[in-house]
Amino acid sequence: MPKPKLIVASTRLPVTMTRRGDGWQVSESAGGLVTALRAVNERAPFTWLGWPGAPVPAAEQAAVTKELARYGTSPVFVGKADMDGFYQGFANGVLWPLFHNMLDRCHFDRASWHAFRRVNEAYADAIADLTAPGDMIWVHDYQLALVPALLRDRGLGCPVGFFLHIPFPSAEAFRTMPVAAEVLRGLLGADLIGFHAYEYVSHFRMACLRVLGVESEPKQLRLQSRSIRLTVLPIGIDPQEVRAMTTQGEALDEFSEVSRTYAGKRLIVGVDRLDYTKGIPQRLMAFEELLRTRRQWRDKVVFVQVAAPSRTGVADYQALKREVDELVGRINGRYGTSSHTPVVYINRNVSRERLTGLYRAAEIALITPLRDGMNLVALEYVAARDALGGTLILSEFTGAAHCLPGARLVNPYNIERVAGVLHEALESRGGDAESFEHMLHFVHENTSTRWANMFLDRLETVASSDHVAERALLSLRQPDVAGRYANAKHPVVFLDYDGTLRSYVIDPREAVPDERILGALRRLAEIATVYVVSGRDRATLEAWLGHLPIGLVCEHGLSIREPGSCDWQRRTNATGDTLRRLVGPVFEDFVKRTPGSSVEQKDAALAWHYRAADPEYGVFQARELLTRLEDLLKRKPYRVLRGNRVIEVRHEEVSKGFAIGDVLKQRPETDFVFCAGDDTTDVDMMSTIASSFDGPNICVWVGRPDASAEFWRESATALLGDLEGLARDLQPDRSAKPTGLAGGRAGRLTIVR
Ligand code: GDG
Repeated sequence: MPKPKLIVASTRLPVTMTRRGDGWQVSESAGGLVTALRAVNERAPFTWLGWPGAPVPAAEQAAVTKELARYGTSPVFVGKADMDGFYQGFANGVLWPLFHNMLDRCHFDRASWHAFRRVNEAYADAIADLTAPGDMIWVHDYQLALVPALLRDRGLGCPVGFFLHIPFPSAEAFRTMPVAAEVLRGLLGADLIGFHAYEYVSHFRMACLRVLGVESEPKQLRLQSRSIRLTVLPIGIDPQEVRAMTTQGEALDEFSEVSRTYAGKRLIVGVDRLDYTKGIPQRLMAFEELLRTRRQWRDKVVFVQVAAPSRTGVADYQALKREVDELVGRINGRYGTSSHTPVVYINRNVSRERLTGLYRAAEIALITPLRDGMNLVALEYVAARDALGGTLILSEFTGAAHCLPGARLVNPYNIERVAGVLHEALESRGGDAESFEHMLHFVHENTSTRWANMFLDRLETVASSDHVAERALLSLRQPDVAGRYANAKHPVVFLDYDGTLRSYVIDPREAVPDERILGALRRLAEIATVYVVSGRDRATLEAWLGHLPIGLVCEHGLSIREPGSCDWQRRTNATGDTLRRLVGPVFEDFVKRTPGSSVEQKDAALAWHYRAADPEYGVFQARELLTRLEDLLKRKPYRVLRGNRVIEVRHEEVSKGFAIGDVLKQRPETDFVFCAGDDTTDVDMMSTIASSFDGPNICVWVGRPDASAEFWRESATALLGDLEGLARDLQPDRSAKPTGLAGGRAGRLTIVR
């Protein structure tokens, strides 16, 4: 078996292919991620998957793939039009400004969104092709937001991690995007989602609640079928590499050139991509304000701003360039002299070594993005200055601000205050040594390698806490599995509905069975006795499945309709009367206090729904209600069930476990049971089979491995494949007689494979 590997997916590969004559040339690039993942190679071999940097004609794709494999990378081929829509159109035209809270810069159009989806699908396909059982997948950043769910759709059972490198915006901003729900659902396909700061987690949780109605805790978000862990893990840099760079040629040259040119002057540095999120105009205005209001610095301070060109083809970026050019001109025009230029503006790419030399020469770094996921420049400045110390003036709206308490935090929009802080920093020559020490300590502790390893450790923990190792992925092709039913004459199949036969949809009314589900159930019912065991009410089950020759169990086991019959039999005498007397007043009280909520009276249950209440307030009230119910129902024969924005109380005899226990008692000839479920109410079915059925059985948990079932399946779609497989591969021996119960269809199973 090949060794499990890690698959990393990001928009761009760490190498770029460029056309040279009639061939291709590969050049390696060294971004932050490349550094971070270098050491990861030691723990597991990994393949990096992404766009090679240019459209590659179909005829040349095989050769390019082969060439890229030499660098441990694998290409995702995307045509030019799709790449434009995906990258410029949706990723950078909508997600980038939106996630940085700049709504007026979002330009949404459907065509770009469709291209975005197609490219994410191409990534998911490429990942699925590479993946083998036991592998781990790590998807990077907002451009690939849909990939996690697309991987799940493709039935991959491997743990999927996602890291968001940019901020997550407030729910208010996020939900203005017309496809907000789709993007969230995409992300929720992951098992682990990492963010730079807790602030982003909290925004993300609120967006899940407000857009999808999904509740969560600070560290995890529970969907009905599985949990998603949320983690705060600010990225780092490689401080040793930066330190080593400071002693090398180009860095030393830059340092001495700058020190010589500006001898006797105080030096401030800013380094960014020329992006509207980085707050460069506001920063220049703050510097201008300093010169205007504190004349003493006019001929003594130089501000060097490096603005590396970025997304130069986009109108917003061209406008930003013009704005910055004008501001620089204005400041230098006003405050420059024949021997002194206050702003040195470098609008081109500067090598990393030169940047390091520049950091070393500047006693103050002015890093004031309007919004920034983390900001690596802040960390690089601290690492480069090292023992020299220095002052870092940092925007409070960066992820780095959450980790660098030694920095002087500013609101970049408050021009006067930034000017004031600059003045204070210039006054307190050399900065605060103790504050700098704190920052240096963080930068050396929180390295990029540690960041990557911690993310992967957490992803591994997610995988093992889900018992992946102990629970087997169901495969009916395995002889020991197929052997369990090979000779079965009277097989019985119990299937939960929502999340098991049909994947969850946000609005439960939309979970109508499609033709594929109906066909599978119909065919299966020809060779086995089939029951759908659901929490849904009688009317819904009848409307959706009533025409099939299968048994139905409604309201978590309250009533049963046997296969072929139209009558429902109530399983218990327990009525809702006592329950209504006991719990009714509490529910009514909560309805009054929670606008939008309502009470539903069921046959033997009472439910408080808060789907229509304010999502945040609803969750708060639900927690309080649960505490009240816990007190009220102590030592009483009732169970409280927390569903999707509903709290239900019902008699303990009403359980799926008891219901299928009754079925099995009435069918003593049953010699094989197949059972599949995916949520807490299905645990009762699995327990009943474990405790009261002696024969061979297969219990399957859908969505993830779970302690209550021996097998698991990745998704409802994957399970449906199994059910179809069963129905196709196994032939009923029609000579076997029905079991005697109305309409029972159990027959002998023979494997024809
Ligand atoms: C995203 C998030 C998050 C800059 N100018 C030049 C140059 N740089 C280098 C810097 C630094 C990198 O580019 C910029 O990193 P940032 O973190 O500041 O910003 P983004 O590129 O927007 O990165 C960000 C990051 O992802 C990681 O998660 O921190 O918040 O937006 O390394 O030194 N490099 C060279 N020439 C330049 O002129 N060679």
